[in-house]
Amino acid sequence: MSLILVIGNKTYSSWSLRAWLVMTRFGIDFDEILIPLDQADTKERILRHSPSGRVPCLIDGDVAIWDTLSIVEYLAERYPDAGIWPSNSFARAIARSVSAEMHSGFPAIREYCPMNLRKRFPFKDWGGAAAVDEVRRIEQLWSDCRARFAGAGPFLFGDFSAADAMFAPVVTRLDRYGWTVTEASRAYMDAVLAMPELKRWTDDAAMEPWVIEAEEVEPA
Ligand SMILES: N[C@@H](CCC(=O)N[C@@H](CS)C(=O)NCC(=O)O)C(=O)O
Repeated sequence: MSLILVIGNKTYSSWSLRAWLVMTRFGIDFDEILIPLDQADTKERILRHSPSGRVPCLIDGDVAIWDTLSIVEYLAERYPDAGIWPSNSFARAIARSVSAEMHSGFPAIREYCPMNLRKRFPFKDWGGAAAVDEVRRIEQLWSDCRARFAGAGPFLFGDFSAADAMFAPVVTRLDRYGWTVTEASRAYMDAVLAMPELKRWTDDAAMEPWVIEAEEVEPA
């Protein structure tokens, strides 16, 4: 039986994008159920699949696996040869560290620059000093991972890994909200933005009819 990934709107659901990108990039076969967020029946529809009431949720037969990092770890165990995490144990440990840091951190960027794949904004003071500090930290960890582990590859650990999927929505935010970044960060962001899988997700987002006003930093 094939895996099913339950996701939210492609325009806004940054957590859904992370899991979807891992599965798509690593060629894992799955069916997709998209539940539009912020509708009257959204919660009830998500709860039919996901006990947390949140997406993404991965269904494997009778089992539901929710929360992005658990999904990634489950996939890494189910497909041990896919290379979802780096093969070197030090690199893998750091990849998990930066992924966990993303999973639990960066609240200002998340609040003031919500992922919106249908819009671009000229830079303004999004989120003040807290957001500036977070962007500085993101750039520092990108540069550290790349200097230590990337070799000639374009991603954080050379080849694409789950850590890049964890940062893909951040890449779109820094890009679309007009943040000024270092040349090295820009090169990394361009590598992520050039991924055909991310382009496919973004093209799907462009076709979506739903607008969530609360996620729009300016009127839609
Ligand atoms: N910690 C969770 C966060 C998941 C999450 O917050 N997902 C949002 C969409 S991006 C959601 O399901 N919201 C429910 C709703 O809007 O009703 C994860 O890593 O998967």
